[in-house]
This record gives sequence, structure tokens and C-alpha cells, in this order.
Amino acid sequence: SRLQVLDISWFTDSMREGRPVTVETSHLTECSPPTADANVSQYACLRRTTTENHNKIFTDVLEELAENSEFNESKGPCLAFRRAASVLKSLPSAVHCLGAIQGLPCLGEHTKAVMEEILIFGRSFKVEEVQSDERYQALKLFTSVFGVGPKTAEKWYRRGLRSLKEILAEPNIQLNRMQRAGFLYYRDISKAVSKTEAKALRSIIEETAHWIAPDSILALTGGFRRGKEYGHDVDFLLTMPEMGKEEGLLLRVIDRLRDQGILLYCEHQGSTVDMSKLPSRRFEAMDHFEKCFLILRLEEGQMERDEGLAVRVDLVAPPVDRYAFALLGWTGSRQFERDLRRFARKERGMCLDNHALYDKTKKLFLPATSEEDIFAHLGLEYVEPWQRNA
Ligand code: DCT
Ligand code: MG
Repeated sequence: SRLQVLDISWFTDSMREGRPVTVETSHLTECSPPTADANVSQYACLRRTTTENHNKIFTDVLEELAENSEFNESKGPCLAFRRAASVLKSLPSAVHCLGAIQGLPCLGEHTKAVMEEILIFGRSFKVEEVQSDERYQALKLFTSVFGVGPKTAEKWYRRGLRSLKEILAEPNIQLNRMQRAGFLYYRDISKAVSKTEAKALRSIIEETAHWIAPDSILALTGGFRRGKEYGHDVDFLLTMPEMGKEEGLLLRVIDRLRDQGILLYCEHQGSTVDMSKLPSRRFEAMDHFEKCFLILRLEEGQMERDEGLAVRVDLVAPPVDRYAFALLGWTGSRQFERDLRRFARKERGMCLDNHALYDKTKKLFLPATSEEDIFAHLGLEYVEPWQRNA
């Protein structure tokens, strides 16, 4: 590698000795960029991003700034910080100087300024300012509760509430069922779920589904399918090999989980799939498959932790002819999905979502029975799930 480690001893020595310091940006730009970076695409679906992130010191800060922008409803800056973090995650090595990021896409002036702070001082004053902001702290805390989105969090903040205790003590606040479960199991579900725990859940749900329908198909999706060690929940797809046979299956699985005494909470949503209205342009929009948001209880023997038994689980039940699209959509990452859709729209004149792929020029839906089919329709090289951690 032609990367040089940035030597800031001249700076720290001067500080210690009380000598005046002039920061010359040449110190930051002199090293040459790694040649491999010349072809980094602006689209995450044209990059390979494993769970091994060499630039966590930058991406953690950028993602926090993105979240802050989201709370402030600054969509542009939010997306810009998310895209910048995503590009850095895909790099094969750590960035040690600003010269190394020359020519990379999606790194704007704000991002570069933040990276420069981190390179020189080992910390970002910008993010520290955000972290110490009362509103940011409150919104982050409130949205960490299952069932609480930015709108509700903002409402509570405006009423002068600052802690979870204050919310629970406020008689005028009406929590919905999901939020009540969110508070009730807060301690457990705010902890990360491990891969071992995800596998244990997979066995439980698979056994339950097979007991009801032996030929049912269950797939682990979300972050764990991408090879992540930890996640905030566990996501599954459930379907049947024959069209229409999936109807009613999810409700029977839920009933069986309840009979086993492991269902702590369930919110079920029936299917609202209407092919005439697909595909939807907005990524953020929920898909229309039948699904349920659950909190399940894991036995102690299945846990890596000493205590805490409640785990968040999403179960989605698409019909088998939509399965490949649902699998691609629910595997994520969110940034990977956003860019797949953007690539489809901007580069191919196609519309992609969790249900379908539509060719706007040919005016037809493109069928797919596997994720490989969808990548092929888009004229993209196949990207393995563990390379989608954008
Ligand atoms: N997804 C989707 N539509 C939704 C929600 C999620 O298509 N309404 C997709 C995007 C990513 C994937 O499903 C899984 O979502 P999360 O569980 O939120 O993300 P994750 O990558 O599994 O990360 P985490 O470890 O936090 O669960
Ligand atoms: Mg998940």
C-alpha cells in the first residue's frame, strides 16, 4: 500500500511545549491515493462491502451526523452523510490522510471537514457538539423505544420531556400498544442480539412453521444474512412453494408461538399487495406483504447473555412469486437498497421495490425466481449478501 500514516507528532509536541501551531493542510494531502480507489462507484450496488469496516472512526461519526440531520428534517445533508459513510465502508483499508480520498465519489465539503478534524485531532468537534445537544439526546433516547418514531419523539420533546421516566410519569401521554411493549421490554430489546441468538430463534421458528406446514420455506434475512455478528432485531421471510398456500400460515405460526408460551408481543398486518399499484417509487414506504412485528422470549440456555430474554423479530410472508424481490429487499442494507433502486431508476429506466421490477421503456414487469435474476435484469454483477453491508 502506498498509504502513509499521518504523523502528527509535530503537532502534539508543539502543543505540549506551548509553541504556536500553524496547521498546514499540505500535511494532510501529501500522501498519494491508493490506486484501487480510482474506480469506486457512487452506487453501493456496484461496490462490495463486507462487515469488515476499516474506517469505523469516520463512519460512526458520519452516521451520527446523518441521524442528527434526520431529526432536523434536513434530508439532503442526511443522505449526503449516509452516502459518504457508505463509500468509506467499502474501502479495502483505513484512510490515513485526505490525499487518500481524492477522487472518491460522495465525499462533500462537510464530510471532508469532519474527516480532517478526525485525522488531526483524533476526534470530531462537530459531532461532540451534536452529542451534547439536549434535543439530539432526547430524540435519540425516545426513538430507541420500539414503536416510537421521530414524530412522536419530537412531540414529547416539545412538551418538555427529557427522560423515559418522565414519559412514563406523564399522565397525559397515551402510549399505543406497541409503545407499551417497547417500554415494558426496553431493557432487553435495547441490547444487541447476537448471531447465536438469531440462529436459536431460527430453529424455533423453523420447527414451528414445519410443524404446521412441512414444506414451508423460512429464510433468515436482514443484517444476519449479511454476516453481521449483532443486530437490533432478527428478520425472517416465510413462504410456501405453491402460490396462495402462504395465506393463513403466518397467523397459525403466531398462534403456535403463543401456545409455546414464547410470544410476548405481536402486531400483525394483513397483506395489502395490489400489483396494479406497483412498484412504488418510495423506498421508505413499507411493503405490502403480510407481516408481523414480534417480541419473543428466548430461554436462558439459548442466550449468550446472563439475563434479558426478550428479542425483537420481524416475520414477513410474501407469496412465492414475489419471494426473490422480498428477499433482496429485506436483506438490506438500507443504503444498499436505496442505491439499487436509484441505479435501476437512473441508469436503467426501471422501477424496483420489495415486490417487483418494472421496465418503464418496455412497459412490463420482469419476472424473477432468484436474486440472481434481478441483478441480471438490471445488468449488474451479482453481489453476495455478505458484500451488501453498504
Ligand atoms: N426493510 C424494508 N422495509 C422496511 C423495513 C426494512 O425493506 N419497512 C429492509 C431494509 C433492511 C432490511 O429490511 C432489514 O431491516 P433492519 O432490521 O432495520 O436492518 P438490518 O440491516 O437487519 O440491521 P439491524 O442489525 O439493525 O437489524
Ligand atoms: Mg434486522
